[in-house]
Amino acid sequence: MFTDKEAFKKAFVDDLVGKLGKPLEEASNADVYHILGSMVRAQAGKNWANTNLKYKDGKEKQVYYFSMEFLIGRLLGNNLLNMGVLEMVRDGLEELGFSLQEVEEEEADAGLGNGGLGRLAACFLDSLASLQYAGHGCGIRYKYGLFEQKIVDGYQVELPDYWLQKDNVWEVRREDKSVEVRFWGRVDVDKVGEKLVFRHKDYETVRAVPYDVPIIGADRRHVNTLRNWSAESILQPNRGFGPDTGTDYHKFLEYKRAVESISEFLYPDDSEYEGKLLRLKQQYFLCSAGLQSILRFYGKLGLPLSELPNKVALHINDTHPTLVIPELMRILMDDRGLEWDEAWNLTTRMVSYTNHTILSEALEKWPVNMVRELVPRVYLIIEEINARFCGELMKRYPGDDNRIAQMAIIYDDQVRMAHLAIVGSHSVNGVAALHTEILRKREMRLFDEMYPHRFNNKTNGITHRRWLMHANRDLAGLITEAIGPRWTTHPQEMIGLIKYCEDASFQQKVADIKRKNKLRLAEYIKSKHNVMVDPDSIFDVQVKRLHAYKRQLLNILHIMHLYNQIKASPSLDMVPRTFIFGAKAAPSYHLAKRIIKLINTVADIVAKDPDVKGKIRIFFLENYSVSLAEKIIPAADVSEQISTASKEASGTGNMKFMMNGALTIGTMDGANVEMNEMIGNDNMFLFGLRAEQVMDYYQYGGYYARDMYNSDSRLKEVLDQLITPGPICCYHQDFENIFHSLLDNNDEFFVLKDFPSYVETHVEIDRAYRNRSEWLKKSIINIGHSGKFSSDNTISRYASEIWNIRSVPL
Ligand code: DL6
Repeated sequence: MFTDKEAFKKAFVDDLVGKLGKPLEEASNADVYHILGSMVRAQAGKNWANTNLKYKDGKEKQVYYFSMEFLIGRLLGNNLLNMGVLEMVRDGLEELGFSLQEVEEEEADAGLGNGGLGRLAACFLDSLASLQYAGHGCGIRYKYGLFEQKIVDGYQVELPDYWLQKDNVWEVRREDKSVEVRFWGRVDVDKVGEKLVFRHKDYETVRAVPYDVPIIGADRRHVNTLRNWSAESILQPNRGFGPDTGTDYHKFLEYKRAVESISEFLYPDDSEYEGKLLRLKQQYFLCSAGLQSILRFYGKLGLPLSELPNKVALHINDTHPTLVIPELMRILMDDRGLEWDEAWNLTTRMVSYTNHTILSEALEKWPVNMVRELVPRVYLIIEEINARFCGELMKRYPGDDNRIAQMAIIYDDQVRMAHLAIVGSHSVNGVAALHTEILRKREMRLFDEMYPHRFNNKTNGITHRRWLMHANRDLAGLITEAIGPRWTTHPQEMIGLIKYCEDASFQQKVADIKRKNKLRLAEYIKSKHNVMVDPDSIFDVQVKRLHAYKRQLLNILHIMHLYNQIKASPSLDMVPRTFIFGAKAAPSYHLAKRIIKLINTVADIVAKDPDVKGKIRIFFLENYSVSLAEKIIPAADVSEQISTASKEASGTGNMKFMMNGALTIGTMDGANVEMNEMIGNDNMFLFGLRAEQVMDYYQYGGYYARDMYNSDSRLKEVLDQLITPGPICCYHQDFENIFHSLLDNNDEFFVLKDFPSYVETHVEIDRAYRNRSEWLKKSIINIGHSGKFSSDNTISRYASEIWNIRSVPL
């Protein structure tokens, strides 16, 4: 049906009329989306089946990427692109009177992720399939996603994200592949001969039902699987509404409610005990269901368990799925009868772990009691892993109790998941060179000493298919026009663009494309804010999760300063700026939510003030998502990557902006450092403290935020505006907690310290932008080098250096 345009049109119309029972003329965009999506899914289905058969028949080694998040965004456009039929379908639909772009808007973004970690997982799935690797995702099918963000009176309001409300054309419910996951209960230990036998009793059973989503590779033939698990109740004898307790349906409903909540929300609020418990439940649910299905499939291969590490690689994306380690041990020992040493050997050879953060609050720890009660058998295994590990430490470092305390897996009544992940895997990677260096030399130094070959770096990447070929079709076309199409499969060859960086006509084409993208974004902003943005202003963008270390606060304080400057001298000579923000704050993160309110307050004041008209505008675009990012990033001139040095593990937004020709203002943090190595200081705008300096301040002190406040009148002015009655701080609305975080809490993220150099660097940007040819040259240099950040490169390295998998041609 996708062989040529006429065949497609005929199949499409037949399908639409047949399925919907209405003529084409009456079809809505939603109808077209539904029919087209189903056709794509059906077409992919054949290749999906073939791919699975090929993997199975060839007994290929397969990697399973366990992640709490897969921020896959919309799939229609990307699938059409990877199937090589995007243009044909676009033309065909147009001839039938529909715009593919409008049809794509009908698709809800999948509510399966939150931020960089989840988007990385999605890019990796795309690269795995596109590079013909047998690699699949294992996740949770959250019914209500993270949340839908509304901005009401400047405040973030969270609503459930009903992304599944309309039928999801991409997923297939695989009832027959359901498994059971067991919680609570107790463990009885019996001795059978010499062997201890552990029996989990009186547990509560949850049914895990997989929903599979095809992941279509760029050769269209390889179709891997993202398997998302949904939690469902089971009628069971010992849990009400069954033979033992009669028809106590209240109890049953209580149980059903509790079960279903496991797969309802991503990252439930964990500020209270119940929320924490729910998160732990989700983690075990994912790990247990995923492993059971992987091992069931392995069982069909007819191979001995000893072959497992040659056929299966298990990757844990951050610590959330760390329970894969003890759960695999449990299955191998209790269900498959292996001894501890054998099971441990297999487990550690199969599991690898990526660390995505050094932020201490993000390094997960679970209260021992919670783990012991919720998953009693798994807890016993963790205890045993810890005992053996500490035993090893004692042998190796006799008397060094301090070291053991620092490294133990269970300590202070907490299970430290990162320690369990390191001890139970064969590879631990950081996500950018600097991050890995910090892990090895500082945060996990003792582990690196103990396991020197375990730590390695794999700098993150992004799929150039979605972030350039799909999101910025015109730029992709221009690149092909200049250097031919090979870059689409060999993204590093984008480097060939560098020779055009001074070519005036090429520069003009790049400029025209950027302007077109800016106009497209301006239209979007108009549809939401009823204001037409000046496309000739500098589009200065910061879009990412809202977190103090990412320093949206620094950005808005600078804007406040700029506003003060214009008020003081209305004729200030500056290139007009449009500042664009997009960010979700965790629901219980009060400071972050206050920063959103501050941005919106300043945006309002600026919008209403005639003195700054035509100079600055600020827009906070609500509900930042993958599909919104696809509109924003190709339109950006300036990319704000301004985290406190050492805190952003890598960043991936930085790479997306670079690939789309924006210039970065950034600190030497995460992958910005590698970007800087490639393009040099001339082609990005660096500012602020270096990671070493930041870490030295943390270690030795010597930074006094109040000194900055007292000595820099610009800072004093903006900070005072936060708390003194005036347009920003007025009735019902003060920003005292922001003020206190900066001054009373001594500015943990060095916002004030970096403020002067940030302001100067923005002046430099203003100056640089005026020289159009120089700016465009820098932009082209950025684009040319960005191919190195394609996730295809990253995944090739994971495949050969961590997972030991090969590509499987079909
Ligand atoms: O590795 C993907 C992504 C990095 O690019 C970001 O720098 C990093 O912050 C993010 N980490 C997380 C983990 N939790 N926290 N914070 O999302 O991973």
